[in-house]
Amino acid sequence: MKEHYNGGKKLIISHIADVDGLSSVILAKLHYENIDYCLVEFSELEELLNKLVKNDLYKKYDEIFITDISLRPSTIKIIDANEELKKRIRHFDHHLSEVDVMNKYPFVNIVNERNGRLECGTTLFYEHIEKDFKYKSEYLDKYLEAVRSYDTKGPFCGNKYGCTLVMLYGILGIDNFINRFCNGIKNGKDPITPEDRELINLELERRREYVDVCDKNLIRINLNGYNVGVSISESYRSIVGNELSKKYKDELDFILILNFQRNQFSFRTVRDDINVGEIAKSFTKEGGGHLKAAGMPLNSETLFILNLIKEAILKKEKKIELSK
Ligand SMILES: [Mn+2]
Repeated sequence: MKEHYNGGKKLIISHIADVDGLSSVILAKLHYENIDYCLVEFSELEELLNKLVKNDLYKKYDEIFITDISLRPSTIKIIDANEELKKRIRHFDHHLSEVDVMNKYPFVNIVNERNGRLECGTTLFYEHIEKDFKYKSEYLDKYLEAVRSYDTKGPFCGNKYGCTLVMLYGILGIDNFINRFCNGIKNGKDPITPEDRELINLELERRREYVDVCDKNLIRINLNGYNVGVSISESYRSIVGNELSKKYKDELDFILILNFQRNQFSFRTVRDDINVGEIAKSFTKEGGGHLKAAGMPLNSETLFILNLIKEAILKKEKKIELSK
């Protein structure tokens, strides 16, 4: 969790893990003069809301935006029970959950698709501020489309600029990324420099090597009847997951990436017969996502998967021993 409090009258809470989550914060920072912001994993939202409620901190805000984060039933309960909090919340999300049930709450706003176009957290939030947004430009349109395209269709979306943004997020880190693209959008000009391009090219090479290592170390487990490839890795989860799912699509139902730094599992698949969003949700109420990309935290409900991984490693070691 990353929190920035500057005494603003508005607060935006967004998803820490990707460019879509960061981009709502970038737009909000540009649109509102002084805005506080928190970046969280889905599983951290409740903790943050509890903190805001406990100290009456939320009362200093006239609006609290929650972008690119789906609300769990228990989180909805916290909000729904508090009239003062409820009227401050504005929610902009595109993750598929029980949309019909959820959207009955006036403060919940999930839009996955509109007029045949898949939406993302950033485009939904932008719609909200678009009328008075001061920094409209051709560059802004290109940026928004790049974020939307990558976030809804993944690394094979065909939007080169979207892929570049995701690479730069990995290179620059959160604060630099936010600052850089705040300036870019403000000036209506692409802020990516020739030096960045160099770094991106180096990073592309490194990424190819990284995916090769993940491939070599892929651990096969059977998880509730699914054939799963597990990668214990911390970078490029979408590329690792998608590349390996594509390579092993006849053998493996999906790729599960275990990231100990984020305490998080990510699911990726290229298969049309697998819905990893549903599968993630079946393990823990904190899991969820889309058809082909999903996530869940490492918690008491998902910890058993570590045992399956351990057994698979031991089995592999034994096989190597025997073949010596
Ligand atoms: Mn998103």
